[in-house]
Formats: sequence, structure tokens, C-alpha cells
Amino acid sequence: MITNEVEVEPFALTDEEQKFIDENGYVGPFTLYEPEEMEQIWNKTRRQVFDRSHAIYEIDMHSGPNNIANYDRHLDIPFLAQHVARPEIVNKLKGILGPDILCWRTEFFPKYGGDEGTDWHQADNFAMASGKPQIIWPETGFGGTVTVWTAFTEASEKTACLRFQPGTHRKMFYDEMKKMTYNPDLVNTKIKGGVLSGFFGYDYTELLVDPNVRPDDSKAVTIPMKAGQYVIFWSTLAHASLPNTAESNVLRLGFASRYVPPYVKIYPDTTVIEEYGASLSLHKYGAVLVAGEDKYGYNPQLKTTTRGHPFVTA
Ligand SMILES: O=C(O)CCC(=O)C(=O)O
Ligand SMILES: [Fe+2]
Repeated sequence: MITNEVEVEPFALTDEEQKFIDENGYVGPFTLYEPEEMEQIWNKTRRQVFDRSHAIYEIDMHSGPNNIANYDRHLDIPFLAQHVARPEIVNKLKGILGPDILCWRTEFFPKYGGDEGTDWHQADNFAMASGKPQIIWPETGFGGTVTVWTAFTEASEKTACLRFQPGTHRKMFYDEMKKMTYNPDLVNTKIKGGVLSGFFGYDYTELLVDPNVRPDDSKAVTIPMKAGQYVIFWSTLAHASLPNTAESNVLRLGFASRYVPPYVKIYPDTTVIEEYGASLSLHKYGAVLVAGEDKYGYNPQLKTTTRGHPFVTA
């Protein structure tokens, strides 16, 4: 039978959701795993984080409190490899980034009870810590990345949930090319806007274009999330997190996966990531195509087997 119904892709953003992220810079949270399921998965997966035999970065002994050697563990941990490519996530991203999508970076964001919140910040080219742009959009050079932040454990107002300033994603209050000073002793020492916060050993306010003009946090929203939920936001949206005020053994763990279309240049003109006092060689690095095709070939790519590893070059 022939009908006029247009086939809707499963898990796609609705028109309202698309309008919402366009106006506000974020959409969600959405539920991907039930809390018990997430707990089970994480209990199993966390052990694999300690097995670095297939991790693409070496631990740099100078690395500070933010262990960037755990960047891109989706390249060697099967659950993370599957997670970043889940159709529930990727089909939503198509409505924002178009049909062709690379996952170019993943990061863990752990905060134990007593840890400071994350400073308000916006990220366009991710030069903020290294002084070198890590992604560059063609033509305008402006664009940022779409981040999917998944709560691997609950993130409540008490346990360091994210905060957003809706609608701030089109204009940068910060200049990422100004260099911040790295000082791990800064961690847990500064109250900003009434909140204990910092940027993993940096002070993000050093990057303000005009130190007297900062995004207006009176309109900030908090995004509490249950374990297993995720939220999608433009990295250029002013975002932060609250401190974790729970007991010291209560971990809030976020997992951020970052996506761009393949015409964005990733780590242009560099062979290392230098930040947080560490230097990581990119010689094993590759982005992962999670949707469509790459007609450009600007960026090295890796493919994972269905078991996650070992990696083969695409
Ligand atoms: O988890 C946090 O506190 C910060 C996360 C963040 O800044 C990001 O995912 O870009
Ligand atoms: Fe961020």
C-alpha cells in the first residue's frame, strides 16, 4: 500500500527539540540507560579504564589532577566505543550537525565529594589550555563542537550537576587564544560568583575578552541528571558545574563525547596535545565516523571492530 507518510528516523530530534537547541544551545536530558543498568555497566567498565594496554596515549608523569591520558578511551574500551555511536544519540546529532559526523574526542569528568565546580566557560576551538586550536571550522573559523555529556553516576544539585546559560552559544565572552596559567594548587581554592569553582588547575576568568563583561549567570539553569541520562549542548554555550558537596566517597562521573562534521579540521598542524602540564603524542590518534561518510579526508580516522578493539585504520 502506498501512503504519503514520510519515514521518520528513529530517535531523531523533534521539530520542537531542534528549535530548542537552536535558540538555547542545548537540548535534553534524555534517558539512554536506566540507573541500575548504568550502575552495572559502569562497575564492569571502570576496571577496563585501568587496563591501558590498548589506550592510545601514554601517561605523562607531569600530568596534573585532570588526567588527560584518559582522553579518547572510546578507542580502546568496547562499551565506550558503542556508547559514542548509539543511534539514540547519533540520530539526534544529525538534526544539528547534518548527516556526516565524526566523534573526535571523549573525556571523563570525575568529581568526588568536596571537589569544586567547573568554572563558567565557552569552548570554540579548544585552544584554551594548549594555546593551539584543536578544531577549526572552515570559512568563519567559528563553530565549536556538539558535546554529549552522559551522567555515568547521578549528577544532582548536590553532586555537581551541569549549569547552562541558555542562548549564549553564538557569542564568545572568552578568548581561548589568551594563554591561561596552569597551577594545580589552584584546585579547590577559589570562590567565584559565590561558588567554589575552578578549571582543573586553570582559572577560566583569565580568558575573558573584557574582565568586566561575563556571561550573566542570573539566568543560569541547572541540569540535574540521573545515572544513564545525557544532555546535548554546543561547547560555545556558557556552561559550568556546581561543586560536589556530598561525602568525599561520592563520585559524580560525567562522560563527554564531542562531535563535528568531517569538514572541520581536527588537531590541524600539530602532532601533540599539550595541556594541564602534560604532552600527549597524537601518533595513534584517529577520529571515528559515527554517521554518513567523510568526503574530505582532512582527518585521520580509526574504525573499531564490534568488540571495540583492536583498531584498524579506516
Ligand atoms: O563536567 C564538568 O564539570 C564540565 C564538563 C564540560 O565542561 C564539558 O563537557 O565540556
Ligand atoms: Fe566544557
